[in-house]
Amino acid sequence: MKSARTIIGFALVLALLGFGRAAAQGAAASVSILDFKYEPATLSVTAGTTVTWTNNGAAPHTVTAADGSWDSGNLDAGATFSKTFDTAASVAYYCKYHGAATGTGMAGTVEVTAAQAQPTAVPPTAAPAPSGPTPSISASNQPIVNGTITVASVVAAQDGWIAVHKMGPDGKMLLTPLAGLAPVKAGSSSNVVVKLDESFAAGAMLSPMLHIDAGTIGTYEFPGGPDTPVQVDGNVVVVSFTVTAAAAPAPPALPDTAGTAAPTIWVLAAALVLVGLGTLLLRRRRAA
Ligand SMILES: [Cu+2]
Repeated sequence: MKSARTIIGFALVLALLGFGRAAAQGAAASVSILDFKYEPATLSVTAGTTVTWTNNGAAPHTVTAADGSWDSGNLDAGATFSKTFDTAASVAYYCKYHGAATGTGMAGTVEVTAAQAQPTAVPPTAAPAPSGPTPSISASNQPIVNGTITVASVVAAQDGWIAVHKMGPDGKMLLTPLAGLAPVKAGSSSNVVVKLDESFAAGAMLSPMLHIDAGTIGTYEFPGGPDTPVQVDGNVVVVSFTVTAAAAPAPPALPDTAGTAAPTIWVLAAALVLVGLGTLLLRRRRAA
């Protein structure tokens, strides 16, 4: 049951990331229907794989379960039929027109093996509910400065990662590749700087997400590893912000005129003081 929960957890995480459709479809495999055989006749897949048969022959054929549990119906030349195999089993099928359920004539087999079990050391994919502070993350719209962004604040229940996700062409968050990655310690952190692996134009959206650091500590292992997104009440801890235009460059150095004008003023001031003092001295002498 542990592996089943792991698979469900992984699917949940993918769904939260907007990859639900891809996760539901799982792996894909194909079989070519020829006159009068299936190619390959025996196909090996892992549970969850969707197999698509395509009639590349000239004659009509069918893909019919030997046990009668499912049937493609008539497949004319060029037609396709898909079926997802969720359970480990050896599934025999045949063509109603050119074979028999017993496996004689035009027949094939799909060998469905259990999905790869996770190593026992790996915790369930869905991060356990935190017992410490409630994880959170915040970041505001900002320019990219020296190839970095700054996450204003992070609260993590355990050591983990800030994985900066970027958006795909369809505007959905990409699971991978990341825009940038930085480790984050358990507890509260402020102004965590994350170096980006690529540049982004103003207007781009970035989504720093809190992940745990499990498995090999110090190595980001996700997807396909234990460094899953942290969840609070079933929601991943993520914040999205927009990249703003870079701040205006520093103003140029003061013009040369200012550089020469300043000493001139001081020379004039000094001259005035001297003249003033001289006048005072002259008046005192006359008065004496
Ligand atoms: Cu046939």
